[in-house]
Amino acid sequence: MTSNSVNISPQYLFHGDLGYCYLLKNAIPNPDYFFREILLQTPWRNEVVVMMGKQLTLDRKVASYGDSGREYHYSGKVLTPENWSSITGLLKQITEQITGLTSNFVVFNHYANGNEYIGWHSDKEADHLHEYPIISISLGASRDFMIKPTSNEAVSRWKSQHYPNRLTVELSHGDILVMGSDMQKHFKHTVPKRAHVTPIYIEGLGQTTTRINGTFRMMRDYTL
Ligand SMILES: O=C(O)CCC(=O)C(=O)O
Repeated sequence: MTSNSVNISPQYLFHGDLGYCYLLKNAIPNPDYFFREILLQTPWRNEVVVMMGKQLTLDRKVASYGDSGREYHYSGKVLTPENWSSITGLLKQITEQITGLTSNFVVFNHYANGNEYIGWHSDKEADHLHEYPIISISLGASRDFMIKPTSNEAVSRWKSQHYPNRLTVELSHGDILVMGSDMQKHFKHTVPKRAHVTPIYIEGLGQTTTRINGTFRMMRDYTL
């Protein structure tokens, strides 16, 4: 982290030449405000995935915001971002202040309940400038986030260092998770389905099982 960063102690899930991942608990100030405004202002669309050659519409919803000229191509689709709004611009600014990192694009995920999930994947598409870590923020209900090694190197290294096959960490309202260096090359991550999600009370909205995730990324400029 650079000298811009706010003083919250990072909890490292792992760190080394395979990449790193750390958690900043309760890092985002006034998370109820961000949850409410992003929930209500975002033009959510159902996520579409291609599985065994067939298009499948998921219940999980997505949206993106970013600098002009940026696009995100994944799973045979392209996500063209909205221009930064005042709320998403403010959240970007706050995550950058807290982590000392920069981004130019955010992908939001909306998980209404424990049936909604994101499968095992890594964020290693060519659109990313991989030297920039991904800053992942969580708002709303808590959900498990899992990581597993997938490259031969990572699998054998984790085995020899007696790491568990999978790491699970609970991501809660206001948390920031940072994934950096070669992590996307060696590991996959998921937010799996859960039979039970504990509702959270959000000021101005009431109880909800909804979780919003935002992954702030640095994307290539295709206009250059
Ligand atoms: O919801 C999360 O915490 C993870 C989201 C994610 O992996 C992604 O958007 O690529």
